[in-house]
Amino acid sequence: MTKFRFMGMLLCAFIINVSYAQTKAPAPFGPVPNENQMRWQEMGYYAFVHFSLNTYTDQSWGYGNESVNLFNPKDLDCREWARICKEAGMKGIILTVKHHCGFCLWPSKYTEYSVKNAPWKNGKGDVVRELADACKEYGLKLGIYLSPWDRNRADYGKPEYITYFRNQLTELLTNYGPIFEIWFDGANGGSGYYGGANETRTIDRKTYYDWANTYKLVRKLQPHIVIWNDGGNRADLRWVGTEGGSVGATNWSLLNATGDVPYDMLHYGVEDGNAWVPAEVNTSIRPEWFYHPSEDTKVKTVPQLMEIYYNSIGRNANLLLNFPIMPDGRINSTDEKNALAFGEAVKAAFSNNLAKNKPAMASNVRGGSKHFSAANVTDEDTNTYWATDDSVKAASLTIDLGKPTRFNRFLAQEYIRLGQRVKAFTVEALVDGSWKEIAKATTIGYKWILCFPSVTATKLRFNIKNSKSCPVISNIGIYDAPQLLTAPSIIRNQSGEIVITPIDKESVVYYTLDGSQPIPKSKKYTSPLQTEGKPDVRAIAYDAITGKNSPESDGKFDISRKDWKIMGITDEKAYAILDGDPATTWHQSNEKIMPIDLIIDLGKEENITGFEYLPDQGLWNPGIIVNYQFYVSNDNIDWKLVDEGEFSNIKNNPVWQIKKFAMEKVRYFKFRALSNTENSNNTGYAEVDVITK
Ligand code: FUL
Repeated sequence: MTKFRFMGMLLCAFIINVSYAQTKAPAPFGPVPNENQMRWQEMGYYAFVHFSLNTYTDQSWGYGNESVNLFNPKDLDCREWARICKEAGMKGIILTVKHHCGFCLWPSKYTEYSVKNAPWKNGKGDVVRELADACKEYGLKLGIYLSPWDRNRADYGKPEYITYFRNQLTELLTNYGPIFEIWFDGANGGSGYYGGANETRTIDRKTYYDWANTYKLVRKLQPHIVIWNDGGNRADLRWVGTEGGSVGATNWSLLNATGDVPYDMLHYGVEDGNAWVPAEVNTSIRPEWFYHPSEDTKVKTVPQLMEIYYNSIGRNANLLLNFPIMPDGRINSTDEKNALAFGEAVKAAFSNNLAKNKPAMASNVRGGSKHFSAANVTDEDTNTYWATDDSVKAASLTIDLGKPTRFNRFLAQEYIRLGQRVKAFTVEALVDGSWKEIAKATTIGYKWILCFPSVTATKLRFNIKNSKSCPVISNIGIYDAPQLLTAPSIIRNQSGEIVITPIDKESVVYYTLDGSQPIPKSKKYTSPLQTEGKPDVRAIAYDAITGKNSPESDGKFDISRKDWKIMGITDEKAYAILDGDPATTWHQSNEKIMPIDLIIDLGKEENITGFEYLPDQGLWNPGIIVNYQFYVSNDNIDWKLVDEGEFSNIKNNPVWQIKKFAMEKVRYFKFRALSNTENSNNTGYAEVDVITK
């Protein structure tokens, strides 16, 4: 054998080897999901149900001393909850079996504070059992929310409580069949009844629950479960840092396995994190988690829910949407109607994938192998994928739609079993023979959806600009989603002017001022409307081309704030708290220390029966008041205390806080901040108002 022949043979062997190596599947890159996380991720959308003694007391957080006798739903029907969730397209239900007040919805043998001592079904009822049966019947999975914080227990804060907590976990995880997810809420310690002690108890969040051993127990009893925990104790899923219904516009399914998780990490994930901890967006269909009759007109509308969908499922997260159960044990009919219509809207948007089975070409295909070809992204099989050679970290894939086709949504999925890789991508459309960029984003993960104005094109090009390792894409979808008209926003500024703004600037607004239903024959809104008294404004946005209109928005306003004066403050910016706009805020001087007062002169005597406070809606140091006192006066000298207490759960859910008291005829009020969520003196307000109704 000549030297050249030998070298030639070696070269051939090398080439064969290289191409063989290239057609092997890419190696996983970085952390990857385990089977439980994968199964969970594929669920996409499921329900939260908040039901407890709070349902009967109009509270957000029970104190732990509420009587078990309150729990007597006349018409409780878990089959109804399951039917609604199923019809809305959800895959499971997570029930608050024990909220912070400690009341148990199952007859736990470890406490007397449960349904077994309630009048409901003469103490023979078990809500967890009824829901487990209903879920089974409707093909839904069951999840459990068990609050670690227990404001009822005398032993909360002591080691004995951990035994109690684990005993309850054991009951729940052995007696009710498979549990897909367990939720360990992060609200921990604080004031409470604690068996009659009525005191404040603090615990060390990092050590008290000994999570490592609790997780071991959970996994032993339910090997297929996923654990949610928003604290520093890394579990399987992470909170996204807000209950408002969105995760970051960049969303890595990674965190570091140890260390604290500030807001940024929760909201955006950690690009180089060493643990797979995907995001779950939890939000309620109403402002609050538990049922409050005052929120019957504040149920999220289909466009609002669609926005949440795009900001959660469309951003590599799962969506956990809450239904507050009413005192009779039912889901409110508006909540049902909106949830079902939301399910229909999702179907309408995503039922027709215009990319399905369309020819696809890529700038690079791994080893030139069919196994990793571009066609795998249009076969609607998420187990097949397009991959490039290992050295390729930027690549394009073009889908030929065959004819001019209108679309406004783009969906991409990575094959995350091999890790989350893509860091930046763009989408282009071939319009009248030239390429036009229509959208761009950063991460993809399990699923990413982009919305853009409708475009009519013959081809679509997906450009991966940067990837941690060779991209691995399992699916691409192109859709023409029907337009959704969003209810316009209504505000009343301090001078009494009503300002109505449609979300879609092209739509026309019709309104009424007397609480009657607006229709396209009502008055057309053209400029701000001067009003006196207590107008009940209703408005719709209307699309003249399709003849469709948005859901109605409702702005019920109390007395005009025209003559109000903020006392003792020279900063003109303070009037942002009376301008009706939730987006503008004012903070007290940072030299003040608690208690910090806001004194307002109403201009004349008014009969007030309560007040409303909307905290700063910003993300950074909003200075949200937690404990407060409310005083009234007729001369700004002698003050009478008419209300005091806490705004429960205001940190996670900074919505309007409404407090009522017996009527007082007064000219001045003093809203005193006693503490805030940051344990500092920072005191902020978006809006403050009174109730005279
Ligand atoms: C929060 C709780 O404090 C709320 O009451 C609610 O249960 C929500 C889902 O989690 O942290």
